[in-house]
Amino acid sequence: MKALIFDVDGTLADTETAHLQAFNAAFAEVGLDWCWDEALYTRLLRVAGGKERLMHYWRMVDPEEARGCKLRETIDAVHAIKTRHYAELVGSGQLPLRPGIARLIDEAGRAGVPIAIATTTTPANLDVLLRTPLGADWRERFAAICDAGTTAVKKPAPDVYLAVLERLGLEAGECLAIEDSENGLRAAQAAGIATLITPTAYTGQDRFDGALLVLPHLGDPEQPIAQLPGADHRWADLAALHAWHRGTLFEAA
Ligand code: XBP
Ligand code: MG
Repeated sequence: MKALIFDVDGTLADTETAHLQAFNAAFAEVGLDWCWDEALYTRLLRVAGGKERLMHYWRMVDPEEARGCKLRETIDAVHAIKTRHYAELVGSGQLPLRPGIARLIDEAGRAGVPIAIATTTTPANLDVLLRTPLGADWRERFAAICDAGTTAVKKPAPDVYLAVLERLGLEAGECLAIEDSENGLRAAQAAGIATLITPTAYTGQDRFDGALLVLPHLGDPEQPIAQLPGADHRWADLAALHAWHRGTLFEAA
């Protein structure tokens, strides 16, 4: 295992409630009478990417109107407003990283293990989320950052992971992906990358067949994990990730 590749939404931080609130604020701002609740949004998350999600919903509730020639421009405009609302909600720095993320990023930095980002989210969302917990120079910590601006096709297509591998100059078998969703798992798997899953409330019902391991979160000394296969600690440190990636901890467990 020569590099770690992190998904963003749901993996680095539990962002989807902020995304949901930002969508609803955008709908209100443009005078749409749409209001998504958590149950509906959980289903809509099956469609990766905010613009794709909007288009899917529009086609579902008003297929006639969604056939209009200005569909794409309208989606882009509503999504830009949503992105502004997301920045206002998240940019204040109130949304913490999930347990173990900051620790693992620091550990990888000390060990010289490159880390990367493979996400379907809008590029601007990364800075508003990460500049508070990781510092204004957070980009310098990542050897590769691939997002919605990198590839045309979003997860579950493997494109964003393939772009990361190319930028890292590594083979799929030399990397470990950390994801929270079935779409993310399918994207990483299709690129040939072993994947550790840490679901959220939004993705807990997803199917994770073929994942290397599913954990509630990465854990920390302050937030230990009750059941960790074969590891010395009650949190996922770099040594445990290396061993899971090799398959040796499963043999020992
Ligand atoms: C999660 C997503 C994202 C966000 C919304 O992707 O599907 O699209 O829900 O972000 P990942 P945008 O976990 O791969 O980051 O509205 O900017 O698309
Ligand atoms: Mg995700």
